[in-house]
Amino acid sequence: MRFEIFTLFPAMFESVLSESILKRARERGLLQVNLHNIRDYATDKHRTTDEPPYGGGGGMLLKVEPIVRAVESVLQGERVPVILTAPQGERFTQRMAAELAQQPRLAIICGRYEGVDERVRQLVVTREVSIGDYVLSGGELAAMVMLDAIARHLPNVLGNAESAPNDSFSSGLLEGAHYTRPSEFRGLRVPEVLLQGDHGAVARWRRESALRRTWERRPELLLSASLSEAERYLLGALAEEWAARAASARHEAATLGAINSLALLDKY
Ligand code: 6GU
Repeated sequence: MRFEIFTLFPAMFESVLSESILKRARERGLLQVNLHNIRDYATDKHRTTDEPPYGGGGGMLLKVEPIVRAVESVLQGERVPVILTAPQGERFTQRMAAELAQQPRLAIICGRYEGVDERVRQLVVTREVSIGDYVLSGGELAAMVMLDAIARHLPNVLGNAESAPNDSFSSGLLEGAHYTRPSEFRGLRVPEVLLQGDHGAVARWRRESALRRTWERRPELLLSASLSEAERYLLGALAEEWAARAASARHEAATLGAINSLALLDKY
């Protein structure tokens, strides 16, 4: 897969592209990332890439001409999805990463937080994407996040052991607990079942650990996860455990309240 990245800060990408999985994918020719400096497409003698907004107000906006020139000159009329990174965009998800990995070529324009001239959207952008509800100073980190998440879905980028379908979210659940050596550390023991080599039992334990963690941290994910009868039963048990705990917390609070008011009555 080929990425065309349009940015004012191409150097920001270097370390991310030169380590670990992305490095290996590029070396093996599975992934190609072309960085284009938007400044190289500015036409005035100062090579201006941003200006204050018409109508006043603070901040600077990315200018339309350098970006449109850059995109048109690189894509040469080929129909390629062009993503603009922006906090106003559609939320990036694991599903979107898997979908975008089907494309042979993808362009990403790195916006900046103050904004981009609206005509960039009208002329070249096909999709606006945000990686979450917080503000980054520029779209470069967002583009790197997307690049990494998308590359993990490309054929042969991950080894067998790391394969994407096991990741959190691909199964619809969060990943559960994992352990490696030693089997005991500061009195904390690895669960016995993981040491015993019963693969069926290990698989059940892992699925239960994932279910438990998802229930505790992101219960809304369970609404769309596909679960077996046994798993629904387990979730029922977890729910009862929680309800019992909540009831006992309420009981405790009520008792404390009663004791306090008795104490108050006593006092006056
Ligand atoms: Cl894509 N860009 C910026 N500037 N901030 C963000 C973002 C993108 N996604 C979340 N915050």
